[in-house]
Amino acid sequence: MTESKTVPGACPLDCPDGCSWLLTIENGAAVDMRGNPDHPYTQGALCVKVNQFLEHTRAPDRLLYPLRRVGAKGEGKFERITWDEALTEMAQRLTGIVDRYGGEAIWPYQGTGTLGFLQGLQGRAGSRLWNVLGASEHDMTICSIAGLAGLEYTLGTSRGLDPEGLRDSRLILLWGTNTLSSGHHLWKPIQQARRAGAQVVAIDPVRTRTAQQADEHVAPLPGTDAALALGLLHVVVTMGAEDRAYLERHTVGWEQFRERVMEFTPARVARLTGLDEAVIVSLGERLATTRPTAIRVAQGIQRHAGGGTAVRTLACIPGVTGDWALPGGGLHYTTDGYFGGNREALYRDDLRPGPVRSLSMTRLAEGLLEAADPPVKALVVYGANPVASSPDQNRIRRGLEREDLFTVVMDHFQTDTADYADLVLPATMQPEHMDLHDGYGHLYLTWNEPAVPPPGECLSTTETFRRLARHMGLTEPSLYDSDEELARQLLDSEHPSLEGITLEHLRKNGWARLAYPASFAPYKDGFPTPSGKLEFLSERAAAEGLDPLAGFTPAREVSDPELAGRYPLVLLSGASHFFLNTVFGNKPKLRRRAGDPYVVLHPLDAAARGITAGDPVRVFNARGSFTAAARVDDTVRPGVASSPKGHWPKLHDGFGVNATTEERDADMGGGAVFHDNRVEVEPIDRPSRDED
Ligand SMILES: Nc1nc2c(c(=O)[nH]1)N[C@H]1C(S)=C(S)[C@@H](COP(=O)(O)OP(=O)(O)OC[C@H]3O[C@@H](n4cnc5c(=O)[nH]c(N)nc54)[C@H](O)[C@@H]3O)O[C@H]1N2
Ligand SMILES: Nc1nc2c(c(=O)[nH]1)N[C@H]1C(S)=C(S)[C@@H](COP(=O)(O)OP(=O)(O)OC[C@H]3O[C@@H](n4cnc5c(=O)[nH]c(N)nc54)[C@H](O)[C@@H]3O)O[C@H]1N2
Ligand code: SF4
Ligand SMILES: [Mo]
Repeated sequence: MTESKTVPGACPLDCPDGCSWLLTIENGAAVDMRGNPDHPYTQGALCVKVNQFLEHTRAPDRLLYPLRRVGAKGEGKFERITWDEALTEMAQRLTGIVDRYGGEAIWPYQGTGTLGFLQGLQGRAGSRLWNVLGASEHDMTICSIAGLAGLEYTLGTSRGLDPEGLRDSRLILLWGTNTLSSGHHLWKPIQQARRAGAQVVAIDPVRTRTAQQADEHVAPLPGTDAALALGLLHVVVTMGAEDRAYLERHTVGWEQFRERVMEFTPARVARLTGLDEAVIVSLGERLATTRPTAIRVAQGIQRHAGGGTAVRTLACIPGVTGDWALPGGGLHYTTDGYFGGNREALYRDDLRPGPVRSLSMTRLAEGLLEAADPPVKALVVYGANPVASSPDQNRIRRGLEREDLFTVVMDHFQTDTADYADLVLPATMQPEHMDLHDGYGHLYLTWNEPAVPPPGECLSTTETFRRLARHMGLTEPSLYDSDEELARQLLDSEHPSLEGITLEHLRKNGWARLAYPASFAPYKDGFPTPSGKLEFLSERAAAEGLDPLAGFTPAREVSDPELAGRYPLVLLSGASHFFLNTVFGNKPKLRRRAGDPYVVLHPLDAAARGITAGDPVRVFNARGSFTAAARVDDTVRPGVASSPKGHWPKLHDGFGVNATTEERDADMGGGAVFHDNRVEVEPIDRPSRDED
């Protein structure tokens, strides 16, 4: 007789939608996975990527056993060893390094492979162990930090409007975000709003899937969004449409900010953004007269030198129009700050022997090649694939080639990064371990119950670190807490968002909405800034050496005319519809759908280079190059090229888009600047038929 049961789980991937899924288990094996129909945000649908997740768990190339390198670093030759051998070697090497160089010589390099509070990034899995050892702190700069920092100056927090509240909006600006690819569940509330008459405007240099489905597409030059924001506000103020009562009661620095706004006339903004003046005025007029207006801004916009400032300034718009006081009005960047769980209890930074240095995730090459005092001697990579995903791939490879560096990679697959490891450790996937997630695009907690035994000898991240601690002879009791104990510690919080939420309920139901009302305006009555008001003018920014006033900081490479002479095209490398960062970059079905790496060129730019559609081309700058097939169409502006992230270099020519991107910080938080990147593109000469 078949024994069948349904087990609730959570999508672990770095996606705002934080889906809840249901697994059907028959005779101990997972036979079906579908979106949880009861989850108010997932509503029964996953996505084109995760619809293939069960196949992913059973992929023939999945890592099942610990491996030790036998070839050269990067060559990819390994032999199977036992867990005991792997952990004994790891314990000995780490202990030796700590004794000789101090704990800071260890760099725990955690990525976004899973966001879980137990196994992944949100809980900084492994943090207790690293704290006991006094390891360097891993500064998670790769994704959203510049925007988070920008929001802090304006709002005192990164919390914005409830994404489900978009259904109440009447004008929706999808600003630097490709919703239909990078978090498509938001499309439901957007469509609800549209049915009630709302208009949707996509603001993106690329005519993405999302821009194609919007009512209007506005395509500014990359890195000029803050100027556009100020130009739109110029129109609002010129029309006298600013909300004076709101400005008076809930904002600081309006007089000075107003002066700045008045400097950004539509004519000037047209020059800065490359848009027609009429486009700016028309959108400004709709912003002035449509309440509530919602801005959905995501990460794409802040991967520029001025990215933090851009998000800081965008968050000022609803302060001028008064939208922050209205349900369905305001701005949404991330909802992560709404979950008031006890994160400190998981991290246990109090276990550190003293202050430790921090190393930036997006400066891996610098850390490996230049850090001194102490040098980085051990790199433990988990949930990350920096050779493909972090900037300046060629320098990263040089860093990873260091013979004196001890590298451990914990992953599901033999990635480009794993090829440089001394030890590769096989990790469990979501149906095989326990986890708890929030979402960064909604207000629900989602539970992930282990449903099937791990294949081969895969171990969860928590279990790997518990066993490593034992091999190292560490006695700190909290290193041995079970997964369930960790989940309870996280939920043990007085924060009002957790009122009425218990582990038992989560486990049974699979999800719970945080204790916020169904419809609310977060800033009707004030802001969590030092002044209690929205700060156009920020003393904290001034104290940190930044412009006290929200404004416009130009991109670096995008706006460098000398560099533009050599590298005339700005390369944007946003989300692929078929991969999630580099996850699924090795899945045959999704690779087929994604096609080989390509670069989109405007017909004028292609013609000027003698390139026609389908031609193999080399995309290059002084940092490196990769090859791709040319796509020629007008979904990009002249001067802009686009090539999605996520391909595995080793499955192509050994290089990816990040061979061209620079290891350089944005204006705030040390954020990455993937899109602030100039390149040139040239045809690759194919041997002519005569030469064959
Ligand atoms: N399918 C899929 N979904 C994903 C991901 C994925 O790889 N694939 N990645 C996940 C992750 S890690 C994240 S952080 C989120 C990111 O979510 P998004 O920020 O929505 O995604 P991106 O594609 O990085 O960037 C969005 C858009 O920003 C545009 N852009 C670039 N520069 C500028 C600019 O200066 N101004 C404006 N206005 N637009 C600009 C790009 O053309 C791109 O279309 O998505 C998550 N979801
Ligand atoms: N050019 C360009 N580069 C970008 C971006 C861009 O827009 N343009 N976006 C950036 C952004 S937003 C981000 S967030 C980063 C992402 O960069 P990374 O954080 O490095 O993410 P991935 O490259 O997807 O690598 C994640 C790895 O984790 C593994 N993994 C998944 N789950 C688990 C698990 O449970 N345990 C273990 N041990 N491993 C697991 C996966 O198999 C995969 O190899 O990329 C950045 N890189
Ligand atoms: S990747 Fe995003 S949309 Fe797809 S299942 Fe996961 S959370 Fe949902
Ligand atoms: Mo990200």
